[in-house]
Amino acid sequence: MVRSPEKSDKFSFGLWTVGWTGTDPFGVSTRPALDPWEYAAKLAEVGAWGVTFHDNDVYPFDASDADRERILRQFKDAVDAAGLTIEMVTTNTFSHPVFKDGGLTSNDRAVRRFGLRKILRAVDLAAELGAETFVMWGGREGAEYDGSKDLYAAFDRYKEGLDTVAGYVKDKGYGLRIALEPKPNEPRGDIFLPTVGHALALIAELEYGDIVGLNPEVGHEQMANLNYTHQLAQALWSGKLFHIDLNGQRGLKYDQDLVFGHGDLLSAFFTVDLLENGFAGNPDAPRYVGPKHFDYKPSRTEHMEGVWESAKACMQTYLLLAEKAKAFRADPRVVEALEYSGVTTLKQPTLDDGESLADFLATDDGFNAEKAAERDFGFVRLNQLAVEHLVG
Ligand code: GLT
Ligand code: MN
Ligand code: MN
Repeated sequence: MVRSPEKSDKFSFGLWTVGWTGTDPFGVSTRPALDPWEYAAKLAEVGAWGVTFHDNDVYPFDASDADRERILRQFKDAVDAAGLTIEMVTTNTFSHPVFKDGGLTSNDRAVRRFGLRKILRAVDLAAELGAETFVMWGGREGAEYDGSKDLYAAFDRYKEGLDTVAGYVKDKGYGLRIALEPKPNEPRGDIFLPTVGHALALIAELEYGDIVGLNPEVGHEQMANLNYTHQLAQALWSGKLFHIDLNGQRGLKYDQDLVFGHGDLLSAFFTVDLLENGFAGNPDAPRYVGPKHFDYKPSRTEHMEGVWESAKACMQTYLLLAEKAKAFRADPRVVEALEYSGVTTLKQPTLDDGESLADFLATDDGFNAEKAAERDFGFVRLNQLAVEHLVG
């Protein structure tokens, strides 16, 4: 048995995750919706440290200012009473029909101006509640038909929107960082910023990109047939891994949002290994120290009890994998296999310190391609050791 989750694990959940009532394109709710404050106590009880939400997970899209204040106060009181931390806040610019063609990149300028105001208001709220991260998932920023967008202008408008939000955060002196969440498709046929790499490329073009990073989700990268651990690694390498969305996905299909580990378990193992142990052989490399945030959907086959069981399952899977990953790294056979595989030598620069290109080109290393090609890397043995630790 693995230990119970503790506050120091920094496990957090979106209100929209445990709060999902089971509606999908083919069916109505299978569970009742609780009030936002009812989720807080229960999340704390199952061992969560934090909670996150969209503006409209807490108060309705059309709430009056008075209602908004009242509902937020009631929610905040419940969060405080439960001892939870609000670590991230985000905006819903995808549910209301007004956002059917996007918030920041809609062809309708009036909608873009409305969307931007809605986002800025949520930024104020995030700062007021002491959140550290402001996620931006542009689920409706995209298209179904290639001719329906001026694609050049779409990137200009995305940049304009992000720079406006980031500039506002800076102007106000808020201690917030913005985390973009890529996704290749669903709900749009094609979403802009489909992967971590695309988001990194856009961030590099921003004026205020220093406070803009990433919130990669397991399933979203896997829907693009990508390796989630590699995406986390490149985001870390770029100094841009601001937040994570952990869940499970089984192959190239609709966004399943399964419990963490209920998709590709071996991939989840190496994800947790990276998060817990850092880069093998590179102890000085950047580490992710933020919340372990779960963005999953309790299957619509489950009653309320199953909602809480599935939340516990996300945390338990993480803790089990963390234990296994520690044992894997401590195993002398793994240490030896890493040496054999050359994993620990990759950090050595290819050129000597101070070696000029002229010297380099003039130097004969006595390299023999045929001899070097004979080398065995032993990657299969290394991976089997991981499997042994995982299921042994
Ligand atoms: C939506 C989406 C998630 C995002 C949320 C943040 S909303 O549920 O499916 O992946 O993280 O906007
Ligand atoms: Mn998802
Ligand atoms: Mn997500």
